[in-house]
Parts: sequence; C-alpha cells; structure tokens
Amino acid sequence: MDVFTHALPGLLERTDLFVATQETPSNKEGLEQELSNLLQQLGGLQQSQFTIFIPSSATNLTPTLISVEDHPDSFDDQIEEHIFIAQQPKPFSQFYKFAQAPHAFGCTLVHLLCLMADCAILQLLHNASSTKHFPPNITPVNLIDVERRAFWHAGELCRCAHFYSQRSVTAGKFLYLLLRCAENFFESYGAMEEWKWCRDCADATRRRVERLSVKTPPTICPVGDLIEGLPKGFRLNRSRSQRILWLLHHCAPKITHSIKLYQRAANQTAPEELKKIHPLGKSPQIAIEAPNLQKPLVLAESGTIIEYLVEHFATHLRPKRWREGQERRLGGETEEWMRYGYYMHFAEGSLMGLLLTGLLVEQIRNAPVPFFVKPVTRLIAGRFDNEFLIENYAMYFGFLEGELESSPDGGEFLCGTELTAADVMMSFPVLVGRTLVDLTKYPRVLAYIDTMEKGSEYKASIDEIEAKTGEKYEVV
Ligand SMILES: N[C@@H](CCC(=O)N[C@@H](CS)C(=O)NCC(=O)O)C(=O)O
Repeated sequence: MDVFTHALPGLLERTDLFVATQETPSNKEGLEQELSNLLQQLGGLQQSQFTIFIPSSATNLTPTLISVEDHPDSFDDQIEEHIFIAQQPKPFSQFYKFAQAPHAFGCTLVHLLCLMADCAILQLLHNASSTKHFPPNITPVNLIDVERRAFWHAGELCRCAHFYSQRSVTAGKFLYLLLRCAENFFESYGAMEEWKWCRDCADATRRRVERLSVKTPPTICPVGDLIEGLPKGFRLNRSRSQRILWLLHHCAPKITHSIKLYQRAANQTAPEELKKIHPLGKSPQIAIEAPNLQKPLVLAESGTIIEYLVEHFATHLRPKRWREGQERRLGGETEEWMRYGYYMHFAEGSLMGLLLTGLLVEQIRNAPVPFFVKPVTRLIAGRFDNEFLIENYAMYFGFLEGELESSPDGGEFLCGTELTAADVMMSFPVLVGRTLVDLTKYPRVLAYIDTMEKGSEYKASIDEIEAKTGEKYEVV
C-alpha cells in the first residue's frame, strides 16, 4: 500500500517541477529522461495498482446501477442531489448502488487517484509538445487513450453521487470534492455538458451539507460516513464496541458507518470527552445521522443500540416471533424468540457481571506489587477462585453448552439455525470467557465461537478495527 500512496504525491510534485522547468540545451536530455520516467510511473499506477484500496472482503462485489426511471424508490425528493438528478438526467442518469460502504469508498478512491494520475500525464504531454516543443513521437503514450480513460474515471466519480448523497455531512463534503475534481477535468477537456452537470450537482450537494450542518458530537462508534484520517494511538481494542461494528456490517447496505477511536486512560477508564456525548461516558455509543434528523441520534448501552439497529436496519437478525395460529397470544411465542429475548439481556445482565469479577481477580493476581505482598494478592485471588469463580464459571458455561446442544432444529447458534442479534450480543462475553475459562470442557461453546469468527461480516469488523488501530484486535 505504501508504495502507491506515497508514490502519487511525489509523482505529482515531479510533474509540477517538470512543467515549471525551462528547457535549455544543457538540460534537454535530462528533461526527456524525466518525462519518460514520469509517464511510465504514472501510467503504471493505473487501476490494477490502486485496487489495493478496495477491501479484500468486497473484491467479488459488483455494484448495481440504478436510475430514477427504473428505481424511483431509491430517489428521495427531500435530498437536494436527488431533486437535481431527477430534473437533469443527462449526461449522467445511472448511479452506483454499493452493497458495502468500504467497497464504495475503495472504488471511489481508485477512480479519484486514477483521474489524478491521468491528469498529470495529460499535463506532461501537453507541456512537452506545446511549451518544450519535444517531437510528438518522443513518448509511446497515446494522448487520445489517456483522455478517454480520464473521461471515464471522472464519469465514474459522478456515478458515485447517489451513494454519498444519502449520507452524512462528512460524506457530503467528500462528494463535493469528487464532483469538483470531475468538473475541473471536464472543463479542461471541453466536455461542457458534463462540466455543467458536475457544477450543478456540486451546488446541490453544497446546499444539502449546509442544511444538515449541525454539530456532530464525537462518538466511539458514529453511524454515518466519515472519511477522515484517525489520530494515531487511539484505539478501540478491548472494548464491547466490536460487536456493534459487527452488527453494522450486517446492516449494510441500509446504513453505512464509520468509527471514531478513543484511548482509555492509564487506569483503563474511558476518556472524559465521552461524557460529553452521554453522561456515563461508556463505550460503545453511536450517533445516527439521517437526512430527516435535525441532529444525530445518540444511543448508549449495547443492548439498546443492538435492538435499535435491528429494528431499523437488520430485521433479518431477529427470529420469527409467533408460532402459527398463536399470534399475539400469551405464550404464543416461538422458542427462538424467547431465547432471543433472554440472551439479549443475559449477556450484560448476568454473564458479563461474572466475567468482570473474573477480570478483576486476574488483575489483583497479576498486580505489580513488591514480592512480599505477592502472597497476599495471590491468596485473595485464590480465595475468589475457589469460593466463587470456579463454581460459577462451570455453572454458566455448562449452561451455555446445554443450551447450544438443545438449540431449536439442532442449530449451531443460541436461537436456532440462524445467526441472530442475540448471538452478536453474546459474542463479547463468550470471547472474554475464552480468555478466563478453559473452554475445552465445553466443545459446543468453542464450536459456536468458531462459527461466529468465520462469518464474513465478523471478519470484516475485525479487519476494520485492525486497519484503524494498526494493531491486532484483542478482546481484553
Ligand atoms: N453495559 C454497558 C457497558 C459499557 C462499558 O462498561 N463499556 C466499557 C468498555 S467495554 C467502558 O466504557 N469502560 C471504560 C469505563 O468504564 O470508564 C454496555 O454494554 O454498553
């Protein structure tokens, strides 16, 4: 990745220098060599090299193209860009609908970077022939081919407008930038219809951004699009937030998300800034942004966050509620549904309480105390183990083993054959459990963890955390 991200700025700088350098008999040969190098290196950065920005989980995805004519439901008459697109269907009438936000961001970046590289090539070719009077056959690069390719990349940026227009203020600002880049290219290329379209669509984006520009509070897990560099040293590691991120990957493409990382204080508590969003200042917290919301909707407490997200964006992660013919009757619920409600509460209400005690005891046992105090801390920890933890671990994990064995229809999840949001909720405590308890005695629990960890959305959430923090994800 570094090779390419670092290469382009350097190549653009060298392009500027080449263009600004006056040709003299003494530097002519050097300039010709530099021109050839630059054209080769900029050309070498084309799409295949830049596709590194597309996450591996999304490489098999093909975004669908939608238009106002064929997909009127995908266009909203409250969104400025959609109003513009409906009124001005030419020259861009089809837009990409992406299945995953990281895929969309990756594709957009590829087109943006390719357009920048192509514009630099065009600038070089133009300067070499018109200012430096190099012979036209000095390079094998075909001007028409590069122009066509750049035109296509600029058009692809415009076709991403629908995706970004439905999202947050930050995404709107990014879209504005994309449209202005495409607009600049079309203007210099002389494609006036496309230039005008970009200019007017960018204006619609600017108006939407102004309308939505409310102060967005920083959150540990804001839902919305954010394409910002994250400060180094901030981390999400060792936090319940991972399961929310996992769920957000299951909510795609109905909602896109980004995460903001906060660093724990030395004593492991959350930083004070988090209290500005929710008085308890605990993680996770999410802020939902939507065109109809005057200000972001802030939610705290994992269970509430999960239930809210499922209700609006992931009803497929909730089991069927009623047995046939028993609708809305007392006791008419399916076993899957009853388990779902139970585990949604059991995770934080019961199991986490036990595990937090276990984690605390581990801290006492491993506390950096002088050697003569060690026997005391070990004694305290040992008493907790013997009188409370060992027995309760066996009871709770034995219970889960039995529950998995009797899961409806022989399913491998806690509420039957399908993954539900209750499993997402339970994932954090069972993963913490794996660090404290010898789970080999509970093979079904181990298999359950293994199945969850193999899920593509689960893996995508871990990849996202690791990419953001630059470290391996660890549960505690
Ligand atoms: N039951 C809450 C627990 C929230 C919680 O305690 N979160 C931890 C991170 S996993 C935290 O913020 N710890 C820092 C602190 O307590 O200051 C939930 O599930 O959201």
